[in-house]
Amino acid sequence: MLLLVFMCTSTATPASPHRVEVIAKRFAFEPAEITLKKGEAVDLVLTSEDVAHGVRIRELNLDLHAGKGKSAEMSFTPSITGTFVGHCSVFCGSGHGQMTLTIHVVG
Ligand SMILES: [Cu+2]
Repeated sequence: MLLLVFMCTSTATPASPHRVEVIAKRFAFEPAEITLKKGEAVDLVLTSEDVAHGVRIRELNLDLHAGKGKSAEMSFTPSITGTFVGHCSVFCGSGHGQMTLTIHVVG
């Protein structure tokens, strides 16, 4: 009789990505500033509490669009450090131009 025992030695299991939740509503993101770590994967969740909103930061390959009352989620890993300002990418009314999300990426 042959008995095989598989040892579960999960030494290098990566931690599940850090989840960062941002609420979007007229005319602000909440929080308006977040800090991420370079090279560390995050799941960014954008939830709209009213109309459709979005955020796009080209330098970080970040592009999220949350429909009216919905959430959108994407995982990304910041590969550069710095401070990046994303503007709401969906026109949402008179205060749209002031609606920004600042992301600090630290090394
Ligand atoms: Cu907007």
